[in-house]
Amino acid sequence: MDEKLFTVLRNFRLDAEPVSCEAYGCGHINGSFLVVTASGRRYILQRINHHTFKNVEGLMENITAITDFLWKKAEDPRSVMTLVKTRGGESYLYTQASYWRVINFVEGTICLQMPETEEDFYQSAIGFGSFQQMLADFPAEKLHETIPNFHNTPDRYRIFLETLEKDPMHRAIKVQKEITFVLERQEEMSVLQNALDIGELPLRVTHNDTKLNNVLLDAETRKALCVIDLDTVMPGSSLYDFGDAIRFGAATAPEDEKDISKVELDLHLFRVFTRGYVKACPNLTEKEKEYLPLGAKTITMECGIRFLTDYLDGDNYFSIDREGHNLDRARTQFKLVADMEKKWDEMQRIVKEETR
Ligand code: GN1
Ligand code: MG
Repeated sequence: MDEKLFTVLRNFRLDAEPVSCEAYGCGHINGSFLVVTASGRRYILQRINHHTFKNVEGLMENITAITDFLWKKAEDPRSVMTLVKTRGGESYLYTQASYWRVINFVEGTICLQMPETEEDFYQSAIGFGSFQQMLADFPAEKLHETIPNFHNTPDRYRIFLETLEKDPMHRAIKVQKEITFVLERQEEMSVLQNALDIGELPLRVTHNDTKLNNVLLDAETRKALCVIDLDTVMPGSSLYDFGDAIRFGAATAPEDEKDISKVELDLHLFRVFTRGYVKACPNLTEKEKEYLPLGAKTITMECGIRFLTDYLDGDNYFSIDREGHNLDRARTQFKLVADMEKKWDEMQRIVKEETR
């Protein structure tokens, strides 16, 4: 085991000596490690990416406040992500030029990259929908904005255009088709943000990163158990959460599939998620329900723009495993948007049927 990590771990109140610590999971931003102690207990150690999250103290204050709040409502202790304090009683540690935190590993759970059955996906909708519903009376003004303008799509366009203008890696020439695709949809992609700005859509406390792999399912019952990755919990729109879950979980291929002919929106999964989300979060307004399809399209497009921007910028934000990885990711998102456009009438119909 890496001695450095061992030194970091010694600063946390683990139940026993750590005996192993291995890289874990597939997040793009933070580094995660699975830790086992001498007693056999497991933990997750994370290095918080402080280039992405510039205010780590604020971020950890958010997580502490949210998990404390959820704890009061929780029936099952495994259902709330639990931070392990440092020996000094803090929620994180700064050492070796990095920020670190430790969370309890939730035993007996599964974390999926793709739904294995439609019930899995339904359960993720219940998980994220209930999360939203449980936080409906959380005092949003207490939260720090951990990444300002995180799902502000017009602002993502602005950054994209700035990066395109600079074209630091001279890659724009290779992605003319993708650039045109993005620009052609600029106006429509600001509709949600405008609706939020004028109060047509309510500002809520949202998760903002509702990929299927951010909800743990109970391995035995296969029911939604615990929502994780709370770094981006901030004031936002329920449509961000709905949209991000659809773009990731209702696609027929992984986010970085190279063969984009395999990428489509699975309308049945779209229906299944809509059903679960609306059921678990009954306080959605009529406007929010009406905009569900646009939420899916906007967040998919936005994610594609973020991947393409990072590709143009030289892959500084999302971690990559191969050359062109971010471009492959951008392409799957644009293909998914194009497929949603083809299936637009059906998406509208499904939402009407599932929300009436
Ligand atoms: C990042 O690190 P991870 O995989 O949980 C990103 C999300 C993107 C996602 C794309 C803070 O999440 O917004 O949708 O990658 N998180 C941040 O897979 O930017
Ligand atoms: Mg994650």
